[in-house]
Amino acid sequence: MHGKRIAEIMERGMRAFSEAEDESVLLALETEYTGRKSALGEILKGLKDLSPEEKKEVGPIANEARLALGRAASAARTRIETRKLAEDERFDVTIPGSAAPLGHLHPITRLSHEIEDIFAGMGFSIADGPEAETEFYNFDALNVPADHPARDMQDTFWLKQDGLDEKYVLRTHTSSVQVRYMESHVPPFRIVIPGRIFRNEATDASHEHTFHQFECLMVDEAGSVTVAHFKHTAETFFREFFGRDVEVRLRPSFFPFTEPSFEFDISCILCDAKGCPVCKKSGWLEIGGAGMVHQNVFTAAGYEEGKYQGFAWGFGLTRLAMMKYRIPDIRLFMGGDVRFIRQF
Ligand code: FA5
Repeated sequence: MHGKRIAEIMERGMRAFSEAEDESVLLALETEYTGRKSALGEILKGLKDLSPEEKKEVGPIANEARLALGRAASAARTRIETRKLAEDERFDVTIPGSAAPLGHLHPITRLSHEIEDIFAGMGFSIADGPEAETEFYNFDALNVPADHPARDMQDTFWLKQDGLDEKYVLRTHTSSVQVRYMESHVPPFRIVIPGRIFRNEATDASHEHTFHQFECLMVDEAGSVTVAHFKHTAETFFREFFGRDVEVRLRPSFFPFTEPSFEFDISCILCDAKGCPVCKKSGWLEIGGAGMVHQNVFTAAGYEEGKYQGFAWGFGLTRLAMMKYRIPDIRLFMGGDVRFIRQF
């Protein structure tokens, strides 16, 4: 008898839950079908008074009905709430969206691209090399043997050797890419190598420990590339880069990997050559080193001695950025202050 009654309750209840359209109806149905005082609740409560045989028969059916009605009630609740949400959310496609914050390129990266474009216009290609470099490419291949005093010209960050055969450094100049490139290329070629470099030195308004250089290397048969090519290329570059004529001066200098060697200065644009902390009151800013590639560098690259000739330079890209944007302190570029970076 109980079995039939339970089946009836189930059937009615399941239908009622599936048709419920709002929260108040649902609450009433829950009281009616699953509440403690519902017909099914009464049957469940009365189970204890039944004979063991009846209990065995009715118990599982009643419990199953309770669970099924409970599931139907929660399915109905989900359905009602989902529909309500969809109705409440009026989506106005005409409201302007909030713009996602957009980043932009770091000024050094932008200048690097600009420089690459100027050189591409002069027929140069772009080359690249690793920042963690072997002692060989950073020093030995550039005619700077281990015991040579010239090693001290650049204060070096040495990396832990940790079982490696070769010693590694954080490259101290982009010249480290010269022999790497020459090992796999035969002249004639002209390349420019922009990159980040590292020096273990104290910082001030014009000196950083981490900064950017760009190397320029042009090589051809002996006799065909001269200092005049270097000077012309450099002057053309500076005219394009600054959009006006800049005064340049070459001073005799020494680099183990070039012979002869020069120091390359430009008139300080920050103070119109009057003298400021950046140019150390001289009116000139040292921008780079340059020279004719030393034959020992060609031999380190596997070239036949005397067969080729070329010029190389390494210019301080960060120093040029200071000039171009009139930034009085080099440390701002890598300082990580986004208020500075956002201005570009
Ligand atoms: C060199 O690094 C040579 N490799 C340049 C070179 C290349 C010479 C090819 C000949 C042939 P130097 O240490 O002078 O040279 O550095 C070159 C330029 O990097 C400097 O003129 C300067 O503009 C910039 N520079 C050097 N040290 C710093 C520093 N601490 N902070 C910012 N810029 C620097």
